[in-house]
Amino acid sequence: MAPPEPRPIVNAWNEWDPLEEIVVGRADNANFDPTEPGYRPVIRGTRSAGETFPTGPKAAETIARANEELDNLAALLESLDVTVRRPDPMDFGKPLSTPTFDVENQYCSVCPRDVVITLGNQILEATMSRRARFFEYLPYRRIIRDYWNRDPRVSWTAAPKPSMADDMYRTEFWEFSLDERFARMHDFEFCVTQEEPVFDAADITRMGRHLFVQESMTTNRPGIAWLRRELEPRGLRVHTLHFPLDFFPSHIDCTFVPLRPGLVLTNPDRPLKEEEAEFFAKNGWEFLDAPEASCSNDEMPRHCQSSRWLSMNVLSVSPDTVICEEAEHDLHRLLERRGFNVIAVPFRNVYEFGGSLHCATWDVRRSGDCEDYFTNLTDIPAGD
Ligand code: ABU
Repeated sequence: MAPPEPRPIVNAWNEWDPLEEIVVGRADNANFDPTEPGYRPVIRGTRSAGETFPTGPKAAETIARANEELDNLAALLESLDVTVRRPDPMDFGKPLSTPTFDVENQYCSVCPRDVVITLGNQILEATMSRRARFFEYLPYRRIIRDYWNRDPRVSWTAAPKPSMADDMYRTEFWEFSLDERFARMHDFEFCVTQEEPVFDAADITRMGRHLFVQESMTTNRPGIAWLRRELEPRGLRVHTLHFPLDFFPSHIDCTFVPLRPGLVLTNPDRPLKEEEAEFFAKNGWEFLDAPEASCSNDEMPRHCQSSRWLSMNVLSVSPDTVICEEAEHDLHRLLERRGFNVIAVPFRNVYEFGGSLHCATWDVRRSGDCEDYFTNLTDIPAGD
């Protein structure tokens, strides 16, 4: 009998199978996020009211501190026999002037997770949703071309780029008070309109044949429809998720983080909509609430735009081993009680670049095949 074909060099069906190859971001040439119609960065902390958010390049020491932690993560993964690749340098200080928008500078290549995702043997580049991130796929293109050249089974798809013109954004979104936001949450209308398909890759989480996509500030309904039309003919199922108490939803990986078949780490401040939660329960999945993060939102780095829930932005290297930020002791204990090995690494200096361990990586290959972990589809919400 012929030996079984090795899996494609690009192969990842979920968030937990044993990790074999990964891309770890890099902070070189990072700039502050510019203010734009789809984004309003603010300085953190109660004492900073009225201060203007900086523009242009981040300080060399800030970049060096983040790079030290990113390099340390890369070295740790290599010590676990994982092949690690890094993005190419890019000048993020360059302003953009396109036929449909201008922006004063670009951002960084710390968070590949936001830009690109592996779905089985397919590499999918997201549309992105912010002007400063329009060209953020470029630092990964040499790596992508290499996979594509080396294995004819690798498929490479770039989602249609949106115009990012003014009318793609609802700028009044940023002016809503919290009460107004709460009242409007059932509409799930955020800063992007529903005209053009828009999604960031980090709004998708993979559980075998089933993909779950959060409707958010960075992913709209046409974006999810595009994913469904593109991926369902390939045998995947695309479901939409909603977290009605998250007033600024952006990227699902600080909200809903699958750890192994049947177990999702959930955010106690952002419960999943009830009907959608039932679908998981009916299929035997358990939700495990993350413990409080080790610091408050105000104690996060001053220029960080993410929430304290970066605490739960963990990277699984197998169904029983998880890399976590070193200060998150309560999370370590919770996961250890559930039978996980926890590897703790310092990552606080990466936070102001938009993410933690999951955001700062793009898993290219995990062993394992496409499994169906949801065989009871009877209670799936209508339209999904
Ligand atoms: N980039 C992930 C941020 C998610 C959050 O702030 O909760």
